[in-house]
Order: sequence, then C-alpha cells, then structure tokens
Amino acid sequence: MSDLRIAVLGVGIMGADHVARLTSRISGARVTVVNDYLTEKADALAATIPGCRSISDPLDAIADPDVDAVVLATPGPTHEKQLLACIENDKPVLCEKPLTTDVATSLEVVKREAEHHRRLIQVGFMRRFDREYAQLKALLDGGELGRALVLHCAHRNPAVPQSFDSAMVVRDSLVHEVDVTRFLFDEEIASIQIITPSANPGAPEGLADPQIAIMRTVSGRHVDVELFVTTGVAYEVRTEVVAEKGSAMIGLDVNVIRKTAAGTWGGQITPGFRERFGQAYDTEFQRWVDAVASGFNVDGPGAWDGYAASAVCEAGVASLNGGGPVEVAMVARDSIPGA
Ligand code: ISE
Repeated sequence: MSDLRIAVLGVGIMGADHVARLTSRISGARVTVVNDYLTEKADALAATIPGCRSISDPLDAIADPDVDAVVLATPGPTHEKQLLACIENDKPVLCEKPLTTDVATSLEVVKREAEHHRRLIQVGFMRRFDREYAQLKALLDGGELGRALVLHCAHRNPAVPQSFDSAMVVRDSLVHEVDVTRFLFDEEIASIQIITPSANPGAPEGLADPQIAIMRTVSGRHVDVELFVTTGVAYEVRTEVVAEKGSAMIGLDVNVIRKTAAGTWGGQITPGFRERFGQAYDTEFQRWVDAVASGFNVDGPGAWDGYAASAVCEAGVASLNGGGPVEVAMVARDSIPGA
C-alpha cells in the first residue's frame, strides 16, 4: 500500500514535532502539505521535506487532492472551521486539543460528524497512549484492584508562556486530567470545583497558580488535581488511583538513579511534556496512521471525548470565577445518534 499523504496545519513547536515524527519515526505516512499562518515558516519547513509543499490557506490545504488525512496543530480558535472542512472533504483528522474553544461549537462538531455517518475525528489526548497510563488502565480493567474509588493527580509544569492566564490552567493543563479521569473511570464527570490557594510569588501577576481541582464523577467518585504551572523545577505528572483492594501510582519519573564520587545521589528531571510524553505521541500517531489506512479512521479519543472535555473545562472556568462547585452541563450521548 502506498503511504498516507498527510497535511500538517500549524507548524509551531508541536506541529513541527509532528512533522518530524511523521517524517522519521512513523511508518506508512508522509507529509505532503504543511501550512501555517506564518507562511515563511511553512515554506522553510516544506523545503526540507522531499515531496512536500506549503499551502498558505488552511482550507485549501485540507481540500488538496494530494492530501488523504490532516493533522491540526493550529490555535484552538481555528479548529471549528478546519474540522468542519475536514468533514466536508471526508478527510480523517487528528486534532490537537482542544476540539474547539467552547462547548456549543464542540457539540456542533460532534453533530456534524454524526450526520456524516463516518467517523473522521480523533482528538490528541496523547496520555491515553503513554505506556504507564495504558498499564494503569489495563490494571483497573483487569479487576485485580476492585472498583477504583479515588484519583489523586499532580500536574506541574516548570514554566508556561507569558500569555497563560488562570483559565488556561483549566483549559490547557487540567483538560488532560479531565480526559484521564474519563479514560480510567469510563464515566462522565458531573461537577467540578476549582480552589485557588495563595499564589506562588514567582507566578506572573494575576495568574492563579497553583490551583486545586476537585471533580466528582456521575457515580460519585472523587478526583483531586494539584495544578502548578510555574514551579521553576521540572515537568511532573503523577496519577494515583485508590481502589477497593489496593492502589496504583504512575508518573514517579524514576529513570536511572546514580550515586557519584562527589557524594550526590539521584537522577535527572524531565524538563517538559514533549520529553515526558514523546513515546505517547509516537504511539498515538502510529496507531492513528494505521487506523486511517485500514479505514477505521479513529483509534483513540474521538469528537465526543473532545466535547466532554470542553464541557468540564467550561464548568471549571465558571467555578474559578465564581468559587463553588459547578455542575457540568452536557447533552446525553444517545440524544445524538451516531455520536
Ligand atoms: C500544554 O498545552 C500541554 O498540553 C501539556 O501536556 C500540559 O502539561 C501543559 O500544562 C499545557 O500547557
């Protein structure tokens, strides 16, 4: 079979990473088109890849006959239009989170895909493809620990861009634990509260950091998440499940532990999410390419998962602004046939 021809839209840090992985580590695919609002950037990248062109209009890139499938690494506010164009052109798409930036447009995308009668959209919640998360999921599904009752998470970033505001801690960072909760517990989240303790003096003025998220699932299970995005130290993502017959933790980030003649003991910190989740991104992309090649198009979280995450984050931002727990407003999945 010939290689899948892929257009990568948005070639900032993540998009350029995806171009590199598709070009060098993923089999069965090649990048034929790149696009970015910074046209020179896309032109320069295209020039380094044999058989690749830069197309300046994202919708033209999606419709191009030399493109079988699309990767969206563009800014969130552009996703709705680009996802709808993928549906109109019947092209499978792997869309970096968020699906869209608000609940109404996310729901619209879910409906339009359902009306199309062919699943096309996968959302880039890459943690589901991380070896440790996959092992944790298998452990829970295997039943050895009994019913999972509580999830404790920590999500720490050494730093975030200057443009990061308090709501982005919810929409950009917590969104991963929202998806992890739904993935591990196989149920929707019913309510969320965001607590803002004393801010880190090192955080930019006005950024509520750290934040504590408390979520409750529909069946009443408890989830807490410490979000701290300006630690100045390392990238740390820890997840502990406490269940009826035991507990399990991932993300201790223990690689090689050394003792040195200088009298030191320890290992190396992980600097960022691209290093921590590099394997997860590679596995996600290989499985997506294989799924598209086999006609299934989606092998992982889909449009519904993107919509559910948007709904929880919207409630999270309302709690951040208002203080108390906020109920998550979602339509019932079976009210949209095919979703
Ligand atoms: C970033 O956008 C990501 O997706 C990372 O996985 C997350 O850890 C980080 O907090 C976000 O800003």
